[in-house]
Amino acid sequence: MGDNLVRKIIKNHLVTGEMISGQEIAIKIDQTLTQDATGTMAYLQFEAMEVPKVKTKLSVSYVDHNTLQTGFENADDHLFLQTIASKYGIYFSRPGNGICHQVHLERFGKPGETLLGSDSHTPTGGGIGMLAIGAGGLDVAVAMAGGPFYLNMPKVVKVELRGKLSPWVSAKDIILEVLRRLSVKGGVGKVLEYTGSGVATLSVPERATITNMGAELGATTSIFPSDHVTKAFLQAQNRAGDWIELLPDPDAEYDEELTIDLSELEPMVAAPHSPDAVRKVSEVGPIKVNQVAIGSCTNSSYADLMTVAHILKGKTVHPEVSLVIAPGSRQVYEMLARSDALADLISAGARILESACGPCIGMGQSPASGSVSVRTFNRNFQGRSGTQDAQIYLASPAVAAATALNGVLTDPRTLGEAIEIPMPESFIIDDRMILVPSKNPENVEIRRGPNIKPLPVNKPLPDQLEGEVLLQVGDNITTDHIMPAGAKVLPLRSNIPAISQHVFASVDNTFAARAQEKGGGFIVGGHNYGQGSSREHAALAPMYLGIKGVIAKSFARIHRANLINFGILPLTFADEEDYEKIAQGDKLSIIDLHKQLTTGNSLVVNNDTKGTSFKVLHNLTPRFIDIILAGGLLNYTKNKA
Ligand code: MIC
Ligand code: SF4
Repeated sequence: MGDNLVRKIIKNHLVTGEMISGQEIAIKIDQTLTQDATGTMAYLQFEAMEVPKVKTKLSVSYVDHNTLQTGFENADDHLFLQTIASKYGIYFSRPGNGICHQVHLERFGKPGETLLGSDSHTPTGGGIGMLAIGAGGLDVAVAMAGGPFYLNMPKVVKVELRGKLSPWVSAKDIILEVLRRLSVKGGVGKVLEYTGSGVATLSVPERATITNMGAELGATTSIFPSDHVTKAFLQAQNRAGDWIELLPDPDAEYDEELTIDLSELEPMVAAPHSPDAVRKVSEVGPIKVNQVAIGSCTNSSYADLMTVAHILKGKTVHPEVSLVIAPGSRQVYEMLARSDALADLISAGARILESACGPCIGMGQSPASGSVSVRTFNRNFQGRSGTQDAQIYLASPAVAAATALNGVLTDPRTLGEAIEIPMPESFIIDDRMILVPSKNPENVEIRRGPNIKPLPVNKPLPDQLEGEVLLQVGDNITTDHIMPAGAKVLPLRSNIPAISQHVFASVDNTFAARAQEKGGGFIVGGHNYGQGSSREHAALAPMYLGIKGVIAKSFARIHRANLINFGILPLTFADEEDYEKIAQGDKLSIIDLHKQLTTGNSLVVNNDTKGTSFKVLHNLTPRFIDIILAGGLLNYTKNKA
């Protein structure tokens, strides 16, 4: 049997385990990336490991999330990140240089290598043929210290692309179609590997749009082959030497298959409030739109923004629409500026932002109350924009630009002849905003602002757990529910005591106070608990509030790993009907915990309020059990040393 692409890369990087789907494996990590909102914690954790220099082939620290400096906090964090990067051998991409995933694709991504990033959209690198995986900051810190990354061997899904996209239909519509078919939990435990004749019709940035938003499937990652299109992109980035050909074997086998005929796709949107609520633009119809936002790591490429500029050229944004544009990287921004495209955007009335995540993470540009915003981003979870009752639709740049002109959701096929933006033969290369680490690290002083508080560490797991069900929630709870982001809360990312006061604030704003008053307790959840971002704050802050365990119907991959890393038990109901038999406020207890954990997969939980008991599963490997017993990965690593 021939190997698919995923197996080939894993085989080349396998440290322990067998490549049997569902079994634990560990792989060597070649490159890491962090961003500022997860980076401060990741580097504090790395520092605690007392390794003098990163052991990866390449590690890059980006500043792209917390760029709105409404107080000293974010600026202090930037200085911390810059100095600690210089000291430990890490490249530092300065604020304004662009969104981590976009810049990494342009300047650092390498086919066939592994990339671990403390951001859930790290799979963007799959567009260039990398095995690129998102993880919590602590896992990335371990990888920087030379440790392998542990994961369950994923199932590999063959996504066969046939034919060619019709005019005005784009890569965004392909990934929206995949989301429509598979849902936000359809990718859990899987990697999507794209193949077929349609692959060659897609540029690297288009492929990256697809692998980027594959994160919304809950997939481990997504990947495209490295072919002549990849070669041309790397050549245009003046990195021809980084190219290798990487294709699946002709007789490669896959665990599952999916076929998409590109010629049958139409412009689509994801309707509020989930990336898988996908509908055709033509079906949704001309609903009134108040804001259009273009950018993010999903749709920020040169071709994306040139398409927008062409649509807007010589026209004016609708008087009732606010159009904001954040180019994904300084490279893209400069290329727009050196052509007439930036002038066309400005002249049409666009509000141009710096190259950063910006509105995608609620860092400014929150829409008006109850209004509709069409965005080229990847997530439309309720409240993420900063406005709880806003209705967010996700769409391609062409849909967004057409909508900005008309003031209503618009199918770009009504605009007439489509625009072809050829891939430039060479991009503008200027890496001066990427700082090289110091040659004299002993002379570098790490700058720590007053908002950077020491890392809280959990205690070893006691043999008996008792506590109240502090909150019971339904299916598909996102990490944006658990640990909100946005301009007000994000500056607290380096200060766990302060940020913990915002846990579950949009679901129940009495949660944090209640958790602290009761001395911690349990959370009960439905399916796909913790979907979305990689932010370990969604585990770290609940840990700080005393949360001991989460009992859910199922978990999202990264969040489950983060809970384990911070010593919180992730338990699933053996019988889902038991979810209904628990109520918020019930007192639960688990006795003989150590024995129960180490002698089988199931545990008995007593509901002391109702006088009943029920079974839960832990599904933890022996290594994870040891981590939980130690009170988290940091303690476990220290104990081992
Ligand atoms: C996101 O898109 O939700 C973020 C903000 O990039 C997060 C990381 C974070 O919360 O810092 C992610 O996707 O992992
Ligand atoms: Fe930034 Fe948004 Fe991409 Fe997250 S999804 S990395 S916030 S642009």
